[in-house]
Parts: sequence; C-alpha cells; structure tokens
Amino acid sequence: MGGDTYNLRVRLFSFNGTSRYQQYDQFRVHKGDSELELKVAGAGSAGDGLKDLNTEKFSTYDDDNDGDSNRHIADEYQSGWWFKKELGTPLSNLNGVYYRPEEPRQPWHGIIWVNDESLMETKMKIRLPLV
Ligand SMILES: [Ca+2]
Repeated sequence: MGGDTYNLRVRLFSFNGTSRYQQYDQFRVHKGDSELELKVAGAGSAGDGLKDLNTEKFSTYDDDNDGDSNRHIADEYQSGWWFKKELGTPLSNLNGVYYRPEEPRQPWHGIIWVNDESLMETKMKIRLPLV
C-alpha cells in the first residue's frame, strides 16, 4: 500500500460476546526511509486506538522505531505495531499476544484497543474510498 489513502474499519471482538468497531476515513501507511509511518483520521464507537499514533513509525522486534532510546516497546509487548513513547503503554496493539481470559497476563499485554482488555479477535478491513 504505497502511500495510498484507504478507508479502514477495525472490528473488535471481546470474549464476553460483544463487538465494537472504529472507522477511519483516512488510513495511510507511508513508506519513507523504509519506515512505515501511520497517517489516520476518523472516528467511531470503540474509542480511537490510532489517532494519537499519527506520524509514529512501525516498530518490530528487530526494528525499534518508538523514539525512546531507553526502551524497546515492540520487544516488551512482543508485537509489531505503532508505539509512542509518551504514552508509556500501548494505545492499541492488534498484533499483541493472544491470551485466553483465564490466562495470567501483565497489564496492557495482549491484543489491546484503548483499554486494558485483551481481545478475542480483531479485524482490520481496508478499501479504497468510494468516489
Ligand atoms: Ca526504542
């Protein structure tokens, strides 16, 4: 997705059987200097798990782009995602570790969206905007 702007819908499924979604009119992952920079704008009902990550660069276990020289947040949370050092914990982390509800986990570890609930399933759907 070389810099095109997409619509994005994120659906979040909890273990209690409920689901929520968040929708973005603009979702763009800009590949500059080989780093994947997030550009989003939108709204929804699930809480915004991406907006405050605008302009952050994607981090993985072997590519630390969180801007914090003292931490490696992607490694701490065993994920590849956009992380912002000022937030301390992940604002969202849809590539986090899958935990069943009965399994012990550290706070903010797991598949996270805005709050500290590790989710059962998530979907990110993108499409080109309708004209
Ligand atoms: Ca770092």
